[in-house]
Amino acid sequence: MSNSNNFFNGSLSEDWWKSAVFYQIYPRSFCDSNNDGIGDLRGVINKLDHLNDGNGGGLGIDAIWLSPFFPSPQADFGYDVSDYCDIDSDYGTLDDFDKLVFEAHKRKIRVVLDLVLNHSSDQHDWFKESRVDRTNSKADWYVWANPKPNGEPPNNWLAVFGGAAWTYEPLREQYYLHNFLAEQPDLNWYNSEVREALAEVVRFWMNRGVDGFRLDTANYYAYDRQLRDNPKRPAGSHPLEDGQEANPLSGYITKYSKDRPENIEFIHFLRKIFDEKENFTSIGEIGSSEGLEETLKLGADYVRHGDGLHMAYTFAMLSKEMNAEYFGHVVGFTEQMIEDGWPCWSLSNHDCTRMVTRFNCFAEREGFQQMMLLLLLSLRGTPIIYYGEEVDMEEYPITKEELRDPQGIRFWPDIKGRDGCRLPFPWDSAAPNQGFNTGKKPWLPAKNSLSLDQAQAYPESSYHVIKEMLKIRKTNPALQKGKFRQILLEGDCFVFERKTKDQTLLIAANFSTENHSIKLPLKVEENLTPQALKHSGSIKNERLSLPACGYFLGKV
Ligand code: TEU
Ligand code: CA
Repeated sequence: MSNSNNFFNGSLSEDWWKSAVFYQIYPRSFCDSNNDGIGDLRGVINKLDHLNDGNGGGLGIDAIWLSPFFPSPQADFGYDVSDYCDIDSDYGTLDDFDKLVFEAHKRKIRVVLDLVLNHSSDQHDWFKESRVDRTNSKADWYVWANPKPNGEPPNNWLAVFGGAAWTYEPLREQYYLHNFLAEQPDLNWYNSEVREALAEVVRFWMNRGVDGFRLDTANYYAYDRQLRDNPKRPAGSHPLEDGQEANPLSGYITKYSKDRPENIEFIHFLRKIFDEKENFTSIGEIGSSEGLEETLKLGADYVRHGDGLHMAYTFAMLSKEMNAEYFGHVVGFTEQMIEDGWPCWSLSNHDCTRMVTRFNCFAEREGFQQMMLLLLLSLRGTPIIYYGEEVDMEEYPITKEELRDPQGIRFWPDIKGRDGCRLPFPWDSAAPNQGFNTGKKPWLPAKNSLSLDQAQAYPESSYHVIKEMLKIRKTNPALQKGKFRQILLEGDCFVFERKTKDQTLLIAANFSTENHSIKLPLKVEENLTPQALKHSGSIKNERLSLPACGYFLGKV
C-alpha cells in the first residue's frame, strides 16, 4: 500500500496534535461489520465518514484514539495483551488495520493506538515462559518476589481490580506483581531486555503508519524496588476517582506501587523512540488519585521540557464534581504548572460514568453536556471527545446478568463497573441493535435513548453543536493556540480569554440552573457562538446574559 502519509502533503505540521481534535473509539462497541456481536476494525472503516469524510462532511475530527484491539484473552477487554504485534481475530487482521490507516489518512484523520506497556496478559509467551522457573530466559521480565517467611505476599500492595496485587506461582515458589487483574502481570521495566522488546513493539506500529500512541497507565511502569508497604490514607482524605470509595485500594496512598519519581526515566526512554519518527505524538494516562492538585502536578511533570510525553491526561475532569469554581481551579492550576508542556483534556472515557449521568445534568440535560463539550473545545490544550458524546450517550444501568467488566463482577453491587459507558454506538433508531450490526445480540445491550439519525434530524442536537464548533475552531486560530487567561468567576459562571497576536476571543459558561447577567470588562465585537446551541448567551449594553447551562463565544 502506498505511503498514506502523502495525503497530508503541506498540511502536515510538526505540532499538528496541538490543534487537532481527538475522538476516542472503543472498537468493541463502535460498529460490528460481520454481525458477530463485537465491533471490529472494518466497522470502524465503514464509519469513518461520520467522523470526517475529508471533504467537509462528518463531525470534522482530526485524530482517532483506538482502544486496544491486539490479541487478548479479553480478561480486561483488550487491556490484557497476549501479542503486541498482531490483531485479535475478534477485531480483524493486519490487512484490515493497514486499510484502516489508509482510509483514515485519506480523510485527514490521524491514527493513535493504545499501548498497554505496563503489563501484558498472563497468556503472553513472555509470561508463559517467565513463570515456569527462576532461570529461564524471561525469568526477570516480570516482577517476581519471594513470599514473606509466613508465606504471605511480599508487601501490602492491592490491585485496582480487587485483592492483593500479588499472585503466587507454585512453579517458582514466588509471587508476581499485578497492579490490575492477576491475568495482567506487570512487566519489569528495570530490565533492559524488556525495554528493548517494548521499543520494538513501538517501532512495529510506527512503521505501519500510526501517528501516535495513547499510553495506558504510564505512571505505573516503575515500582519501588525495595517493595516498601504503601502507607494508609489518613482518615478524611478521599481518592479523586468517582465511584472508587468502595475499593479497598482507595484506603492507601499508592506511593510505592506507582507514581515513582524514577518512572520519568522510562518515559524519556520511550520519547527518544517516538522522536525517531517525524510528527509523532503521545498521550499518557497519568491517573494519580492523590487529590486534585497532586494529580494535575503529576500530569504536568510528565509533559514539560520536551523530553517526556507530548501530552498527559489526568482524571481531574473525570470527576463527579463539576461547577465553575472546580472547572476554573483545574484549568488555572494546570496552566500554572504546565510551563512549556501542552495540556490535554477529556470529560469521559471507557473507565468512567458517562458525562450526562455523572454530572447529573439537570433540566434539559443536553444543555449542560453541550456547555461542557463547548468548554472542552475552547480550552487551551488538545480535546478528546469520547465516542457517543455527539448523541448524548448516557450511562446504562447495567444489571448483574449483563455485567462484563471484571471490576463490576468483582465489586458488585458496591462498584457497578464500566460496562455502562461502553454500550454499542447507536447509529440508526430504526435498525436492529440501533444499527450497530444486523441483528446478532451485541456484547453489551444497544440501548441508548437517542440515535445518530435522530440527532442529525434535530437542529439543536449535540451532534450539530460539535460539528459547528469544530468548523469555528478551524477558522479561529486563537481557539487552537491562543493563550489562556481567566477573566472572571462569579455566580457559578466562568469567563476566560484565548488570545493570539491577531485575535482575542472571549468564552463564557454558566454552570448554574439560573440565568445570569454579567458585566464584561471587554467589549465583544462579534458573536461566534455556534448557532445550533439553544442555551446560548447574548450581549446587550456591554452585559452578557447567560441562560442556565449557557455558553457564549465572542470576538473581542
Ligand atoms: O486504566 C487505569 C486505571 O487506573 C483505571 O483502571 C481506573 O482506576 C479504573 O478504571 C477505575 O474505574 C487503564 C485503562 O484505561 C483501563 O481500561 C484498564 O482496565 C486499566 O488501565 C488496566 O490496563
Ligand atoms: Ca464483529
